[in-house]
Amino acid sequence: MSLTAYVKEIKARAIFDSRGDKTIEVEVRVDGGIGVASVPSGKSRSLKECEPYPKGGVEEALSVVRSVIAPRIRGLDVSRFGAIDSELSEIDGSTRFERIGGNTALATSVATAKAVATSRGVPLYRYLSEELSADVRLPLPLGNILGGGKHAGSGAPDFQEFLVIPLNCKSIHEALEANMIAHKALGSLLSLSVPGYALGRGDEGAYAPPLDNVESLEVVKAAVDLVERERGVKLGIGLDIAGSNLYDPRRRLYSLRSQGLYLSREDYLAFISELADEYNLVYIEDPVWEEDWESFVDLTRSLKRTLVCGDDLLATRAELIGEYSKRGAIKAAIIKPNQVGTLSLTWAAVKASLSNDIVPVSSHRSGETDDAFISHIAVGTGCKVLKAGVVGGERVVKANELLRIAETEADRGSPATIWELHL
Ligand code: 2PG
Ligand code: MG
Repeated sequence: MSLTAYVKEIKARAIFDSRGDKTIEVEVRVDGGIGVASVPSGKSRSLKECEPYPKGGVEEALSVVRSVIAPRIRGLDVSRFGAIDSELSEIDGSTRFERIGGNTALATSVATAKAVATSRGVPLYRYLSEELSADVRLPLPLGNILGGGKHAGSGAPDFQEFLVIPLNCKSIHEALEANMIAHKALGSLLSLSVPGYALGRGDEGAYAPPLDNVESLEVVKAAVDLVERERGVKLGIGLDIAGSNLYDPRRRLYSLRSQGLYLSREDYLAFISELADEYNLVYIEDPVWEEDWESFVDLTRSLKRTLVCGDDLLATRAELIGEYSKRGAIKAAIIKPNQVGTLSLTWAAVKASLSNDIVPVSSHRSGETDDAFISHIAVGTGCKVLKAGVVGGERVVKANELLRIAETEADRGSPATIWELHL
């Protein structure tokens, strides 16, 4: 095992993501190791997140890697966590990677970390946990089983994601299986109860039926009850409302088109609170639009048993996580590495969450690749929850990676426990 790791070569290529869009994959070679990483793309994006690519898109990002990044990092010792990231920030010079693109930076950052990990003979999560002195534990899988909003066509519910999370599983296998079974059970219930619906799905593999928000919650609850009865597993229900997509700032109304409702802030908050009570929601992400942090505070105060989670509100920025947790606006924070552009900035966001008693949720994007680095980030940095979809190849790779990690830890004689949520 070598303690130094000098960059020998860096390559970039365009590959396709789960929506069939081009994305960037970067390959980094160091002495004794190689790492390959590809990055996802979001459709419901925060105003505060990085621009994914330079103006010329993925093609320009490839030439940035070849002509700007490669000459600067060839020969650099990248063994220390973060060494590559400070170099990338310096090359770019802006706070949101406007010049080289957040996805260009992230693919380089993750590929480098993977290369260093292989040069040390350890998987990525171990490299991260060793460098960051973080405990190795397994996250609770938060899975999207029904969806609408920007991830589906018209006719689907307004809320973007209806999620399930197993709360009392002893093994990661059991937990992941509970989500898979809930997805299947939901499919059976929908085919019985929604005439003419051919079980079409949205971008993340969740069913996208022609139902409104309340009807969707009803059928999700029925699926959850079924799994609980048959398997003895306790499954919580959650939502990612993606509130920014529902709010019309001109009219100051929330539009719930599937229900024909156009609600003022007060009426909308009352509606969300009723749903949280009625369906025992354990998790609500982005209940309101991203500039309305006061409503986040109101909901966090009133919904004592619900994790109110910020995604667009925070954009994985450590300083915003610190600020909004101090204001009492959140109990959980979405951690999406490509919102900030490097592993170091991702770690800063996780650290800010943990030090403020906020649950960090390592998260996929709606357009994903077959790379499972978010599973390694979850295990290696201490994210208590992994939000990664349930079915579909690009989602299942994240689940399967957790199974491999669990086995690796067990084989080392130190079986990893699963995080618990204290609601
Ligand atoms: C979200 C994500 C992932 P997108 O809003 O949390 O589910 O969607 O990647 O489109 O931003
Ligand atoms: Mg979200």
